[in-house]
Amino acid sequence: MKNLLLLSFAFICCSFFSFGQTPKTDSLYMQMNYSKSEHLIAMRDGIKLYTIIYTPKDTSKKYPFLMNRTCYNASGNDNYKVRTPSPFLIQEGYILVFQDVRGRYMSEGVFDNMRPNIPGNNPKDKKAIDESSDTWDTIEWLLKNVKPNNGRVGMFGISYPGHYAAAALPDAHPALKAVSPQAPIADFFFDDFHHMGAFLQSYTAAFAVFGYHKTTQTKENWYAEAANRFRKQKIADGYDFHLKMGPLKNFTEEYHYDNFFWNQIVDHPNYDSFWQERNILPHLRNVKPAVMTVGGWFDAEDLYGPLNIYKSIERNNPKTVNTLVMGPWAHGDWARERGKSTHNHIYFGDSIATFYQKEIERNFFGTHLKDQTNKKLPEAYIFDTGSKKWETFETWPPKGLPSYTLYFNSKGVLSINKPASEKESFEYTSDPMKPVPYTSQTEGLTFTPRRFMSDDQRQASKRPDVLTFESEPLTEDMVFSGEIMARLQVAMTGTDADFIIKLIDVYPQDHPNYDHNPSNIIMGGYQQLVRHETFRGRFRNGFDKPEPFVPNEVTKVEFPLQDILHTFKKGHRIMIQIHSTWFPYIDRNPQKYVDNIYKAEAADFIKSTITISGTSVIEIGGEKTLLSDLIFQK
Ligand code: PG9
Repeated sequence: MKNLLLLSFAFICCSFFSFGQTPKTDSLYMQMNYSKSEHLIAMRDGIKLYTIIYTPKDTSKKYPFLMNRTCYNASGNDNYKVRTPSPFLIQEGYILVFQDVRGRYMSEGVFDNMRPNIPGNNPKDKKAIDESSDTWDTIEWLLKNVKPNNGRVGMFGISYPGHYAAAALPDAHPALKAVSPQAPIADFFFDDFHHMGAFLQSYTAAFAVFGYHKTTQTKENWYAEAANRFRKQKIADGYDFHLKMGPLKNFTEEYHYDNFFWNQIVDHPNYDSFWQERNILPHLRNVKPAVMTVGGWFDAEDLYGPLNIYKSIERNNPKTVNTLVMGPWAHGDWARERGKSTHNHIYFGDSIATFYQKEIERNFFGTHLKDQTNKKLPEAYIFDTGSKKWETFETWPPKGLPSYTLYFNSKGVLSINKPASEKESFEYTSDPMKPVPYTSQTEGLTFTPRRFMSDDQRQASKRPDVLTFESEPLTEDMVFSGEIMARLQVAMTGTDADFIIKLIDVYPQDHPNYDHNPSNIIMGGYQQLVRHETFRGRFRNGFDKPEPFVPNEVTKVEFPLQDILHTFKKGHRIMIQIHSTWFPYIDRNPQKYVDNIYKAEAADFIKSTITISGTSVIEIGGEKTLLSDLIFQK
């Protein structure tokens, strides 16, 4: 009898939730403590949005709402896209709300990718519809129809749902008190599908998700056969597959000819009004709710979004509670506790996701939705990916930390804060038929390259089409923090080129292997990718103004890399790599200027000899770089 009791107690505990894991909303704990209801909520223009509500059964208290608006099927499984709240939030007690956004799954209306924000919010204006107005109307309905509630609403979401959380901020409903955009999309020309004008080709599989209007109200028809035309292939090596596919136009002809989102990308190769009006950043003014933006340093999909949503709010709303959390995570990994927190081959510590959920996220919502003012969050809660410790700062980028300039010397020597004595130039021949692989591992038909952002670069540094510069072993720890700028002087025999810059942490030869090292890779001499950026050179004078290069004419090309916080430890070396292909993560630049690379022919792809002048530099840290002007479209 005693064993039976123990066994049933253990079963109940396990089905509660394992802390840190994303619980299933149908878990025993949820069934015991929450009751579920489903609604079609009418917006100001009459369109009804499908909404699921989990209400705590204990009606003796008044709870706040916690809402997640999603394009990934609110009634679907609790994958991180729908993102049920952490077990710590569920245990605290909230009225949980999950809603299909307009035109998705069980909601009525027509879907629009990154629906442009319309300034203002007049509930009587049935034409001015955007994500902010749909959120406003939903909140109005919740406050009136779901009782008891304490009159306050919070929002959260990861990735596209993170965008919907950010899109609720302009002219927000007064009851919206706390918003956490997590890995939010800010602008599809800089998030997910593009990096500084170059196209993320290995992402091609993602088009199935948004490229087809739903045919009926049921999710079964949602993935039309067309949507799976590309995804269903069994591809072992994405590099070979994409190379054999040839120019991007072949993808249009063979797979995506009826995909409206793919055709939007093909028809708008430059940063024109189509993309500019979908950029949420200029609308983040008059932000009243408290905001906690969350991102992962190794997020291959949305790193631009969290960093620049935080910076835009900080710049336009200096009095708003505005927090940034950046951890050692790939896309959405803070929602999934795996115990040993690793990214690809690198081990960062134990239960980092649980620490975030328990000490940071629970505290943010508790403070602003339940008056649990147990402790004030710092402005920036940032994980140092080199020292592997959390740091807190009054602002981001941090003030008072050193900035550095890296110089390129002969024999591949990288000097720090010491200009190169001789002003020589460095050249390589870039061949789009033999592009530099973006990963040392074979990635199949990858939906998103999740592992490469801390990957080993030893295979690249051996290539003749990769310029590699490496410092002497450091005599002391060096903290690289904040924004990075590449200021290049280049020349080429072709008339267009991409520039990939990589900042790399080179481990000493005697570095021990990690205990938890699933791939048993040798860590001595490991060349860890810390930060990368790809810049499509045609956009050097503006992303809406592509220009060819004049062959053999020295030309300035300057662009920002995303922020970092990384301590390069004593005994390690700092490495910079420069090259012009990175495949199939980035589509190949023909290197002969054509108006639209998505329509380039095979014959347009040519070899080009590229020269990087010794006067080029990489600047790390510092107060302000082109990045802010780029973001604010100065
Ligand atoms: N931002 C991610 C994504 C966008 C578009 C297509 C596929 C993925 C995300 O929502 O996960």
